[in-house]
Amino acid sequence: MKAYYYDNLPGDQRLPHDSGREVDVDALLALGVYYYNLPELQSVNELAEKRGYRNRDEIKVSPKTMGDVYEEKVKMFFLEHLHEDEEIRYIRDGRGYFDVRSKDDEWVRVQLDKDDLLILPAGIYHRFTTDENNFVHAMRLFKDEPKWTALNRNPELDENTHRQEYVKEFLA
Ligand code: KMT
Ligand code: NI
Repeated sequence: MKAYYYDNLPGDQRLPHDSGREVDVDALLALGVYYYNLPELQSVNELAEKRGYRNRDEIKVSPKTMGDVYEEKVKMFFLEHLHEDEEIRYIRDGRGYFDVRSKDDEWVRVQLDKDDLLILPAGIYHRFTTDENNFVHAMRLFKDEPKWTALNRNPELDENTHRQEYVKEFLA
């Protein structure tokens, strides 16, 4: 794992876009974002159990597994959005970037590699992309039924109760 401010320069979303300004684990925690490196699947199972997660699936995001829709999917994952539930992602292989909004509404890029697990709190604005290798194998964990409704950012969404609770707890 490595986290840094996104450089906001033009260029493919899959490039590193590393501004050189590092962000540490404590700063992520202050946003409600938890990071773990868990080489043993058993530790993931325990974490899931502890937080009441009952479902999971695995997704391979790559042109090989998705064919023609790959480029479309990758663009969709990169639209700024939030979920009304906490989101847990565990990287089994490859690499992915999760961008999360900082307190000042800047993008912080979190680079995740094999065995990295990230917990994003409900209501945080974020987006996802593969890197230049165009391959990530990730486990998605769900509390109940698989529910990945993504609400794309717009001014009205700022009034959403889950968003407001997030703002009150972490950004106020
Ligand atoms: C999300 O919420 O953006 C995703 O789940 C991205 C795909 S999982 C690596
Ligand atoms: Ni998401």
